[in-house]
Amino acid sequence: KCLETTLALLKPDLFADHQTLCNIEQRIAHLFRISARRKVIWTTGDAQRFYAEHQGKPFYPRLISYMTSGPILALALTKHGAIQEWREMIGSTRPAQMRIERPTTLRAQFGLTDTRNSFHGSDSVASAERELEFFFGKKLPNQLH
Ligand code: DAT
Ligand code: MG
Repeated sequence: KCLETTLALLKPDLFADHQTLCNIEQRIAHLFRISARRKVIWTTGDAQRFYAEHQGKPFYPRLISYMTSGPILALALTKHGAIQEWREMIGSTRPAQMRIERPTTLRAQFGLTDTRNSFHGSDSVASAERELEFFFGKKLPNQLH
């Protein structure tokens, strides 16, 4: 497995409860090196740029309003096989489906709806590079290793 850095997002609904947010970050820190960390509040333009690939889909307006409804915590997670491991730890897109199929995943435990699913994880090496640059600038991905 390659040493990788992936982008994790803790989405706005998680900021409703500070203790829950802290507990989740501790769980993550136990399994990954947190190489960079940044709390941001997105403008509509930020959300539209990040999720450009989904423009035109039925859920896109809901996704943009959700992601601009409060703060987001961006974490750069470094580990061998980090991209796949973080995607497995959060589970797939739909929390209700995860509560049936994979109840130990983070989306099963914290996700509210298909749109408000509490977490993001980069889906490939190329996505991770683009998304890390989006939050942390150009130099970061290579230096993180
Ligand atoms: P993922 O975040 O699991 O990689 P994605 O990239 O296909 O999923 O979509 C990005 C986000 O858009 C996803 O986290 C939540 C929202 N979304 C995707 N599909 C959806 C759907 N069918 N209904 C509602 N929201 C959806
Ligand atoms: Mg995706």
